[in-house]
Amino acid sequence: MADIVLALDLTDVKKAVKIAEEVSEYVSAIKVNYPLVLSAGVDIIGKLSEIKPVIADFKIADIPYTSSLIAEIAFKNGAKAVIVHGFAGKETVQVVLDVAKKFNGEVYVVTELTSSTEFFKDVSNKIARMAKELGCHGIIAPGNRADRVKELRKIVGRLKILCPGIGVQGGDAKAVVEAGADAIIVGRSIYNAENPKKVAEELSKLV
Ligand code: O7E
Repeated sequence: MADIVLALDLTDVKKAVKIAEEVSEYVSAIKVNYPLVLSAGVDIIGKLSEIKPVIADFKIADIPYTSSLIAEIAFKNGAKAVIVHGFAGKETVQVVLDVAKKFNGEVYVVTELTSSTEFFKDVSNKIARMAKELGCHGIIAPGNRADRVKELRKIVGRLKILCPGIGVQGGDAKAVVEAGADAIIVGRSIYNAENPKKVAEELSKLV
């Protein structure tokens, strides 16, 4: 059985909170990305944390010092986890892990994007290996490429694999869970649906 992470990429704050409340019984966490945080302010992390644990998807990809500040802000505001880009290198990932440790938080590393393999294909497996060696909590893998999820599972062993790219981006929830995903990350298919709760419930039965 896999979890569902709600990707709440809305800019209408009221609507975002309403949908989070509506689907909360079917999701294990809420992923907050720039569209919502830049619209609502960083306080939205704490507000949504009252509903479900929040993954702060700031795709941290800066020099270690700046990355540590970003991670610190996310955790201070109540995030349970942050997402860091593996291509930024092991010094950056390590610094984010060090900050996470202080807050008892988690770190997930992006291996490759669902939208492009152009550059990632050469580094994705290497990033996954690094995530494992550094002791990160998990990786983000492309849910629209189940074959890659299967491959990445072999590399990361028991690390968690969270997969976006389900639904609108073409990924199939069941196939990706069979390939080794621990959770699917779903946004538009839920929050743009006429009945978000029903879609979340159906997805939860599927995975
Ligand atoms: O396509 P949707 O609407 O279901 O939303 C997918 C969400 O996952 C969205 O927040 C997007 O930013 C994120 N995502 C991808 O779509 N593809 C990726 O490769 C990686 C992510 C993601 O969450 O990365 C975390 C850094």
